[in-house]
This record gives sequence, structure tokens and C-alpha cells, in this order.
Amino acid sequence: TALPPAQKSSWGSFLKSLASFSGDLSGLTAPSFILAPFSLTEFPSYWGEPKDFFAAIADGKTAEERHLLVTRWFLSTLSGQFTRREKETGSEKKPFNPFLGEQFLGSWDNGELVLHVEQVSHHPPITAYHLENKKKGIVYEGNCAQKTSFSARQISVKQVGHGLLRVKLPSGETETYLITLPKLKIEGLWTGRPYVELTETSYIQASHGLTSTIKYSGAGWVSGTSHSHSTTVTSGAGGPTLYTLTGTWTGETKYAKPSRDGKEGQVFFDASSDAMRTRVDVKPVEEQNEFESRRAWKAVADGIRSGDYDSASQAKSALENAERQRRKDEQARGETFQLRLFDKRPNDPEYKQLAHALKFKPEEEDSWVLKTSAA
Ligand code: CLR
Repeated sequence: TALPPAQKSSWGSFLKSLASFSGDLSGLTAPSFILAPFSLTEFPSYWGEPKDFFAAIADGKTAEERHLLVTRWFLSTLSGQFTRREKETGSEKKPFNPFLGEQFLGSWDNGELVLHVEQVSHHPPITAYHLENKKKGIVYEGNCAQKTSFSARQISVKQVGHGLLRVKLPSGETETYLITLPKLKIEGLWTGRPYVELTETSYIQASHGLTSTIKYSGAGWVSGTSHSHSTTVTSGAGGPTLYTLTGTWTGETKYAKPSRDGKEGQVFFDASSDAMRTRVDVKPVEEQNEFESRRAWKAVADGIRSGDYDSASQAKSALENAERQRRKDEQARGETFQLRLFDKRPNDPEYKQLAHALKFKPEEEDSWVLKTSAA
């Protein structure tokens, strides 16, 4: 697990720079071996990877069944979101900081499930996404930003943002689920192999009143096992418990006590098989539009993959300078940048209403909605 000697000193000075760092991590210069060859706009694809669990939400016959299915889908996305880079490359990596208006477009199953992503703000960096299974009548739309702080031995990342999942019922009614996002810690910094652990609590609040409360814990905590969670489904925040689900979000989760219908001990789902998560399909770079992530960042990504960090950093500077120039030109013309895929919905009333049911005051209250012209 030790770092190669050549990387030790650059990692050491990186850690030193971290200690005095404040602000968002996008502004941080990381040593080249810790750079990921892709952008943060690709991350919303993790929401779509357990595509069959996503589609299955619409098959729930009652509000309670659908609530459990939404909870299962949410939990099943976590291992992709938070352990994929570590699993594949041995450590967490630093993705590109997206440029304003950057897009990531993808799909699964020949367009049955479609993903739109756009970087809707650069300062602070905010990413908006829309994931839709038309046939099933399910849309998951959200946004995310990160606030980071550094203390003692780890980086703490607060995810700012939320998602709203909407299911169109056969009756024509729409059921909505507010998804809040967990906090994360980046550990393993001192050994040069950063990895993510989730902490504290996130929620799923449904318009029909049920609430999932997901409590995260890691190796140093009560359970002693990394990537653990203990989830309760209650009728309303703080109401009587209908189901308890415990286990790890990278492995098995079981119904625990108390749970309805004699389900205690039964397996809720198993995240350990990679087969349950399907990678997103993305058009070849040659067919992408100029704002699409993999096309815009190609030279940088190629440089990182081949270990040619000089050309990667040249390409990165060129892209960033061009972006800065674009903003200056807009300003000179008295224009402001117009989003291409999403519209901002300030003070989203639907979001505020569901957040209110959770009795928590969100840090942000805006949503971004996919333009009808883009859908
Ligand atoms: C982005 C939104 C996704 C979930 C997710 C997973 C991992 C997070 C990432 C988000 C944001 C960027 C992140 C990353 C882990 C490490 C990386 C915090 C929240 C930072 C920028 C890398 C810092 C460099 C270290 C390796 C030292 O849905």
C-alpha cells in the first residue's frame, strides 16, 4: 500500500497544502498520479447504473411497496458512487472540475433510460441531472455541489443539493420522493490511498408521508464494519417504525427488527455483485457535440491515461483559458451565459414542502428542471 518513492514527496507537499486549504476542492492542485481521467459531470450516471431497480419502482403496488423500492434503488447506487474509483484503481481520484455548460449525455438499454447532465454553475460548481425511464414513468432530477473542509487527518465533504424522484401512477397522479445526500469523509490520506466513507444521515421523504432515515457508519464506529448503514422506514419523520434495514451498502442489507410482515432476517438486497450495475452508454467522441464532457476533455484525459502529464496540463490550461475568455466576451457584450439543457427553478416550492416534512432547513432551495426542448 506504500507510495512509490518518486510520489512520496509530491504527496507530502500536497498534504501540507491541504492543511492550509479552504474553499472547494475544485481549486486544489493535486499530484498527477491522483488525477482521474474524467469529469465530475459523469458522476450522475451512478444513479442510473442499477437500472433494473430504478425501473422496478413503478411496479410497486402500494405506496409502501414503492417506498421500499425507492429505498432499495437509492442504497444500490452508493457502492458505484463512492467506491468505484478506489475499487478499480486502488484509490479515490480527483475528477476534472467541469466548465460552465459542460454536458454529459448517456443512456441504457437503447434509450429506455436516458441521462442528461449539465454543469449549471461554475462558481460554486453545481451539477444538474435528469434521469428518465419514459416507459415506466419515472424521473429522477437533482443537483449537487460540494462543500469541503479539512481537519486533522481527513477531508470532510458536505454534499449540497437534493434530488426529486417522481413516479407517475396508473391513476395519473404523481408521487414524489425527496432524496437528500450523505456527507462523506476522505480517509487514507496519510497512506497516499484516499478512499471515501459516508457519515451521518440522509433521508428519503415521500409525498405520501413515509420517511427513510439512513444512518451511515464506518470501520471506526459502533458496528466496526466499513460502509455500514442502518435504515428505518417510518410513517413520517419520527413516527412509528415499519421496517428496519441493516447491513453494508457495498454488500448485503437485511430486514432487521422491527420489520412488518415477518420479514426480519430476509435479504433486502445485495450490492456486492457488479452485474447489478450497468455502465452508461455514451456516443463515441466523434459524434458528440462540442459541450459534451468526453469530447471537450479528450486531450486532457488522453494525457492522464498515457502518463503524459505535461500535455494533460497544457490541454487543461488551454480549456480553462478559453472558458475564461468566453465569460469575458459575454460580459463585454452585456450578456450572461444561458444554460442549454436546464432551467433554474429558484426556491422550488415542491422541494421546500418535502424538506419541511423532514423538519430540516436546507442550505439551498433551488432546483434545475430539464427544458422540454431537451427532453
Ligand atoms: C460527486 C457526486 C456523486 C457522488 C460523489 C462521489 C465521490 C466524490 C464526488 C461526489 C465529489 C468529488 C470528490 C469525490 C470523492 C473525491 C473527490 C469529493 C460527491 C475530491 C474532489 C477529490 C479530492 C482529491 C483527493 C483524492 C485528495 O453523486
